[in-house]
Amino acid sequence: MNVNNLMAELERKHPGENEYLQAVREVLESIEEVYNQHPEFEKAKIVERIVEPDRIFTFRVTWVDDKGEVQTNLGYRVQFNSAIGPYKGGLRFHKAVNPSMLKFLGFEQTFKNALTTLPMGGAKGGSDFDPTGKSDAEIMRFCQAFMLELWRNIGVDTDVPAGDVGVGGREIGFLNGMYQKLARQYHTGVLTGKGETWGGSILRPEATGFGALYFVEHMLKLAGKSIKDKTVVVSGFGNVAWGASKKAMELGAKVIGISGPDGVVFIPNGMTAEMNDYMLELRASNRNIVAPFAEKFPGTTFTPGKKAWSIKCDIALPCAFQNELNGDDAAELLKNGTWCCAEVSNMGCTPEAIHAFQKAGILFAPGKAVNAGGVATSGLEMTQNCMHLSWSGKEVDEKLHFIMESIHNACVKFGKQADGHIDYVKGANIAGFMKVAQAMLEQGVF
Ligand code: 2IT
Repeated sequence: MNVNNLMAELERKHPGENEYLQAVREVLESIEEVYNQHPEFEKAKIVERIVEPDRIFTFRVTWVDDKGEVQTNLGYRVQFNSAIGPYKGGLRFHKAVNPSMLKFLGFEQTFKNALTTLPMGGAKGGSDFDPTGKSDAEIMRFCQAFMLELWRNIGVDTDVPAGDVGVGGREIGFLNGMYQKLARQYHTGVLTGKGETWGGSILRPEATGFGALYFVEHMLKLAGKSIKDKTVVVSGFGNVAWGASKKAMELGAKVIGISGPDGVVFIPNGMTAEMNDYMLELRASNRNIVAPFAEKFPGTTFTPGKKAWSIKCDIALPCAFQNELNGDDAAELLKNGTWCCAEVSNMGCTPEAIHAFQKAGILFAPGKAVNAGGVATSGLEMTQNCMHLSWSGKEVDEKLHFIMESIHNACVKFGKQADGHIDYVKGANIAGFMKVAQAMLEQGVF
């Protein structure tokens, strides 16, 4: 395999799709050496096949806003790879959603899902619908219009969507209601992230953030460190940032910063439980600004236009969006003494930032390993739905612990370098790839 030739070919097929190309390049560079030790992969052209989505659905979503005006958005579902199970992955509602973004996310999802130990293929979908400033009624009408198209392409054993940026419990509710109405199927398992009373996992809202912190705990333990009394900064204030802060606080860390598209809030004395709860309220307001947090809690300060990475901290946790931490941000964090960065968002760091962290020798782990607890808990939700039962929060949390430990072990197994250093990027990519590649190889060429 030759990474540059493969990338040139991919660029020809997907011109200008930079996020997708960036995600593929990172994986190819990680697996090149191992791949070349497997002539059977080369013979079956596994890598040429694995970088292309199985299929993509694109559809028009038309709905009526509160003023009575007709609005048209684009909707998508990228079914990326089903070698190890039915398609599984979130829906993103964000104004910047386009095919490149969803291909990158579907590609990442394929390897992430493989890491979870559960049988789930990879997918991603969503729309360029911007939830900012929309009323609940508008969100409901949009979700219903979106499902009017999507429902024929999903199903409990074919493709199971969930939430992502801009899609939480409220949206999953509207989507699920419409799915059941259209399909006349009342199985609870066609979407995950459902409410507790209608088939949801009691721990799914917390799972991405909790799982991330369990992973960080393992990473720190292996390095002889602990999170207790350390300062943590998270970016964003959505569901993922909320769960990550909550667990970081429970583990004794001090969460001193959160951010939004409008700027950063510095919390000198550390986040309290009340502040943590308020993050949910802020998100549900659909305003997409973090400034009201500082107005509500005296002693915290809002700085417009600044990123979370301007705050001096031990541990940096990107929890919002891809490429939200760039080379300059990494340099600033390193200058301020940050010694651990774990991506909780998908591809939260740019390649320049990752290289800077790796060069500095600090602890770094990529999103597909760190945030896999979210989709893993979705997988557990699917299992509960198929078994027509519900597990307690304690039972789900135990399983999540086990899964995050397994993911960490896989990263260590495949990422351990000759000098003993763990390259978590390589480890996660190789572990995920080997599983999917083996499954593809054994099932033939089609
Ligand atoms: O990026 C992700 O893993 C998610 N948005 C969750 C996907 C899922 O199916 O729970």
